[in-house]
Amino acid sequence: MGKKAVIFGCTGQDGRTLSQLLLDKGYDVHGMMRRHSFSSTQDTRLKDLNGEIKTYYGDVTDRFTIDKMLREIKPDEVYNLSALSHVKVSFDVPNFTMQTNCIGVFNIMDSFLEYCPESKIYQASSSECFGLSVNDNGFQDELTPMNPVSPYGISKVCAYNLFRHVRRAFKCFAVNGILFNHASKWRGENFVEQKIAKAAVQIKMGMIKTIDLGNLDSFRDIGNSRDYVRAMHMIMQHNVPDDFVVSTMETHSIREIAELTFKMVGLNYEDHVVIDQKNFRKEELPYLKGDSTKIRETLGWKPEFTFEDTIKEMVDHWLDYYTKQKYF
Ligand code: F7E
Repeated sequence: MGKKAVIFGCTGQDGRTLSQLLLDKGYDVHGMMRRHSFSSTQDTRLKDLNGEIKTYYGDVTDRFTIDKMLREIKPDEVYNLSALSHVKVSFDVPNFTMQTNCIGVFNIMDSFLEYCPESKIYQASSSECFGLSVNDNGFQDELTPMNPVSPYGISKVCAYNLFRHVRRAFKCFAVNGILFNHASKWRGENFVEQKIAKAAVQIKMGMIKTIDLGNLDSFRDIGNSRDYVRAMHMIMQHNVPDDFVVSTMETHSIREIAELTFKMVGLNYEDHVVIDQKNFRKEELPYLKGDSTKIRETLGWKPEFTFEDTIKEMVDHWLDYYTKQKYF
């Protein structure tokens, strides 16, 4: 019989992509899903996995629903990908961010220690933990001090430290993947790369004329979700529990992303981008470039998709979507 995995946050971009990877590897995959009022869209990303992934209504702030899953399934591997994941929104709902990204992770860990402490558990940590810190060589790595600049970043540092503490105190296989930005056709539409890809296609098709953006001068290290969930799985198969940075080791400004995306549809971004203050953050993280030497050398991971491949994947998705007018 294949291994059993539980994914908290299975309906997000990475939840969907990891579910696919694990199903392809013969895992029995169980995912927790939050209920919201549009029943037709709550599991949109999982539609073509239906029947294969088993979903359960629950919430990481509801300990009872976590206990029920871990007690009954007794998984071999637990992945926590649940989060309030939008940095700007975290400024608007800081309390909810802490409830979900800190207390929710404590709930999962407490339940894990009670019902399946011999199995393995993964935490989706983030490059937002680094905030303003950059090494002298221009990179962030596993030893870079964490100096977050948003409620989201602060919440992720808390969960990251919980996992390190549990690993030492309880000798558990509890690990962090410190993932830099990553996208795919499944990326949420309010993250900048996907927002630009969708708008560029809509402008090309004459549906709208402009896109409103904020800070074009921040830099991000952007990979592909398929490469990054592969890294998660490799981190979980390692013979010792450890933390790893996952990144492409390249960085691009938001301006470059806009320039490339619009170029892919034959347009000039300068003719269509409008700067709107509403898209700026109270405090910005200006520069991310991850040094992923450790995972490359220890586990042999390396990205298969380039930055250009990932932007093209999103552009092609929206071209296909609006050409066929189909809902994915
Ligand atoms: O912003 C700038 C914005 O919201 C990227 C999450 O997956 O990666 C992601 O967090 C940059 C920022 O992602 C707009 O100010 C300009 O500098 O796409 P984003 P993020 O904040 O980097 C990390 C690793 C995570 O863990 C998070 O969960 O783009 N920007 N104009 C804009 N950003 C947005 N969203 N919208 C704009 O109009």
